[in-house]
Amino acid sequence: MKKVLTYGTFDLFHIGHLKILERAKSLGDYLVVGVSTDEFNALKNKKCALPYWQRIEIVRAIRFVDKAIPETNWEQKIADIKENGIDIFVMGDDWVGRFDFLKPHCKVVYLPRTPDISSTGIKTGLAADKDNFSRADRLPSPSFLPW
Ligand code: C2G
Repeated sequence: MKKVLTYGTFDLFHIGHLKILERAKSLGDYLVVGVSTDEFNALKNKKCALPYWQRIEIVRAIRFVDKAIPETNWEQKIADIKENGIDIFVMGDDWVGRFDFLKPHCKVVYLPRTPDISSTGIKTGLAADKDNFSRADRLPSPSFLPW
């Protein structure tokens, strides 16, 4: 059995998250996913819309995922690789090179990110819509319109 490992925040789960998990699983038979805890995200200066318990429950429900574990620090990856008998470590290529130190322990693969989608983009996009909508709400309705 070939075992694969990846990590992420997986906030506001979207198609980019799904595709990396699908592609990671396709490289082996068993996929372990480390989900960043809220405390670890604070260390990454990453603010999440959803709390850890929701993010890991969603990841656990993804059919490509066989096991989900908490990611609490930067240093746990080698231990996770050993404890889970990992053969391949996978991350999106926004991380290219950052985890090459794992190469003595397993194969390291960086996969192309899915373009034009991110949790941050979803959040800022909604905020922009909200502003536009509220601005439209405030505009007086043009009285010359027949409706
Ligand atoms: N991803 C992707 N395409 C996107 C967005 C994300 O392929 N459009 C990938 C990222 O490259 C990453 C995974 O999805 O491999 C999870 O992304 P995030 O939830 O943003 O994870 P991140 O905050 O980068 O945490 O120790 C590693 C860190 O925990 C990674």
